[in-house]
Amino acid sequence: MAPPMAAPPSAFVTTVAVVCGDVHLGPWPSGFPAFLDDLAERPPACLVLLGDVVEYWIDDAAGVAAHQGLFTRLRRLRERGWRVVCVAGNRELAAGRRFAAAGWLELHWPAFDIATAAGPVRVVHGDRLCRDPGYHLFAACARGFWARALLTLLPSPAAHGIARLARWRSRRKGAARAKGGSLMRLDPARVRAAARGAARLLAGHIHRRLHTTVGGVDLWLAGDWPGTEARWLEVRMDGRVVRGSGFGSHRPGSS
Ligand SMILES: [Mn+2]
Repeated sequence: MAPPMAAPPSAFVTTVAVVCGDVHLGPWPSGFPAFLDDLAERPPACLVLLGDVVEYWIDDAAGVAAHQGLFTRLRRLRERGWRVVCVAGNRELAAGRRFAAAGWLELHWPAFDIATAAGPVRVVHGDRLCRDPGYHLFAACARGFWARALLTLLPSPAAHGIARLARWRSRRKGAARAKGGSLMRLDPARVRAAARGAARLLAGHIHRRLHTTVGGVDLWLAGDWPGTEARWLEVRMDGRVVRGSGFGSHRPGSS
């Protein structure tokens, strides 16, 4: 007699990575803390934060203090066997040693590859996939040595003030852009270049949740975290990508 069939593993057991984008943690309610609490109860995998986790980041003690809730939860995931990766977004241009040390996380840029049976599934923030020459020049300068050095020389309140002002200006610009249809800014040549050698590409930045093909590339946009909603993607062992559901949502978190 054939042995009884083992129950099929729940889909999450075959998940190699959970990918979240554009959480934009700040002084407002977010579903992200509750989501991380729920994740800690799941079988360990790799958590990939694809950038813009926080509204803005200055790599100093005040930055770490402002996000203790986030870092405590990321460290707990590490203790439970999770690997935690952050692909720096445009809000983490200044992220460095303190950011990585506070969350016990690996900081990657511009991409992180998740190994699957179908080949690497590549995660990028998404800012580099868009047509925006002015921004690319700004980002290149901001990532440079002199801009970082200048920020570390400023008194902490001044550095945080400048970052908040830049965010405020960018939000106004972003609102105007969103009306013009941000998907139109995706550049097929940039998408193809970013996905070279990968089975598919996962990105954020545009704050839309979408599965599409751009320049022949299978592209998944993770979406943002409006209010206390939770939006994430799960990458399975076989290379498939699915939208996450079923936990972490509708519970206002404390950070
Ligand atoms: Mn962004």
